[in-house]
Amino acid sequence: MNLKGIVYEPRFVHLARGEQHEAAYRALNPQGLVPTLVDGNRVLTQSLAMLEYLDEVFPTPPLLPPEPGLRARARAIAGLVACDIHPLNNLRVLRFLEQELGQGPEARGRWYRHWIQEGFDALETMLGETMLGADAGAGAYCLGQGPTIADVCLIPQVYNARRFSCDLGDFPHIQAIEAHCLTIPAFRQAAPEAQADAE
Ligand SMILES: N[C@@H](CCC(=O)N[C@@H](CS)C(=O)NCC(=O)O)C(=O)O
Repeated sequence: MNLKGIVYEPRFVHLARGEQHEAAYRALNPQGLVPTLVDGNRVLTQSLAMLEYLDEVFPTPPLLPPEPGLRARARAIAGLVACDIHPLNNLRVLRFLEQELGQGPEARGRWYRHWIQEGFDALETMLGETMLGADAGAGAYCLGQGPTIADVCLIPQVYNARRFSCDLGDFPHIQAIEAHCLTIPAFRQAAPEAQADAE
């Protein structure tokens, strides 16, 4: 929404305090997960669905490239992060590991870093291929000359990887994209530190 200059009112849901499980929030999002997007009488869940919705309703600037192959690639990278890395390392999964399966902080950290390493290994290879192409954008973004849904999904995942002390040394393309995106105010304004009532 920052990238598109959409005016919105953020409402924060404190996950560590369990606010996502409160009845009022579950009335909007029965999964008890963030984010939820409310646009008039439309209540949207699932980040990828929201990204596509926002791109259709607010087409400028686009977050999907015009060429079908590149669109599919942007969706593939977004899916790699949002469907194949993120769900394994979500708060409720980490809590289940600890509270139900009796794993300690060391095993939890190992679990987290394993899935980051595996996902980022594949992504780094893909980004290397992309960056050889004419649409590569010199490595500033996952593909093309501007930010896409791929970058919008990747940057928060890199943030979390750093939070969990993942070694990113094997991922120069990912680090370069992160460094470039963080020069853009829209990305910086979406960082957890920029949230008004963050602690
Ligand atoms: N597939 C969902 C995942 C949503 C999700 O897992 N969100 C996390 C925060 S990034 C969450 O709400 N976690 C709360 C919990 O695990 O209790 C989406 O893309 O919206």
